[in-house]
Amino acid sequence: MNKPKILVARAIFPETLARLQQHFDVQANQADESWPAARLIEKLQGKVGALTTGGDRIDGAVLAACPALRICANMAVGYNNFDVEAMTARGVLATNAPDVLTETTADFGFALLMAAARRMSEGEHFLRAGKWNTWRYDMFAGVDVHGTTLGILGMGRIGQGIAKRGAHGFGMKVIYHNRSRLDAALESECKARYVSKEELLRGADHLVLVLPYSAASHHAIGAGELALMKPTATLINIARGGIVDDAALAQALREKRIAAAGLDVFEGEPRVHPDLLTVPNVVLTPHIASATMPTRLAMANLAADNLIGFLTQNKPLTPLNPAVLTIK
Ligand code: 8YV
Repeated sequence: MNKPKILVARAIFPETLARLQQHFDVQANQADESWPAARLIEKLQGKVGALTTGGDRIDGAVLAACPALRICANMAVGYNNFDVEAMTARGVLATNAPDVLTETTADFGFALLMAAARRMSEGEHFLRAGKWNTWRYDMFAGVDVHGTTLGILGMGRIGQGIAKRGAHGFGMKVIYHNRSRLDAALESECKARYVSKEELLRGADHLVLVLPYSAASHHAIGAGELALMKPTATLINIARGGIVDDAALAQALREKRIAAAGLDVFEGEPRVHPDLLTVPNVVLTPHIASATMPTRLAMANLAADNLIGFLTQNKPLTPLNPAVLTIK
């Protein structure tokens, strides 16, 4: 019997590919070419499944052009590259890769926070440029992390991971804002207090963004929000580009209206707003918060398991639109 045809849209671990090849006729992009939408559509012809990453946009136009498609399995917890409503309307299952990256991503969020607060990138650039020839009482003096107030916008699993690190490891007071309030048991586990968005902006010494991107969260942090923050505050974005107005942030950093920022995600990435590249008080990393080998392997395998589970037994592990499973 012919195996179902699937597409793996970006390079992945050879062992994950080998597992998929046991079940499917796989076309894989191991050359890791970057495909524009038209090319992706071309590659998806005749495919019933696709393993996608955050850069592969699956919207109404793609779905209309690829009628054989039944599932897209994202190798990411975020899925703003999917138009889930359009997928549901066409009976195409969407899956993401939650949980397996929670602790790794929370580690990275905390690392960015510390790097920004303690001016580690600035210090390193100074040293590498051969400028270190003396000691000064205020050389690269930053702001403290321990004992300060940690603010978290978006209190899902990764936000909770960051809260626990701050509260239990660094004696921080944790405040958070979220679409819905956590139950009392989770709040006490995270030692976190629910506040309004305004109170969060005004009260946080370090504000970490961990909310999903949507039309509602577009520019959730813009000039107005930055103006409410303390001049000594840091802002960390490990969520998605577009949640922060990068131009407004660059200006606030340049004018020292906040002390520093740590950014792993950008509007229009992999392009980075040119103004961010010229301000010194920002730590910039190329969307690598989930990037440890064990975690990336777990993410790839979860996406593969979703394809195998759904296409062989109608049992995906982490469906985003499970209504599709009952459509005959
Ligand atoms: C991915 C991420 O590396 O999981 C997410 O939502 O942002 C990252 O872990 C990226 O989206 C590529 O798929």
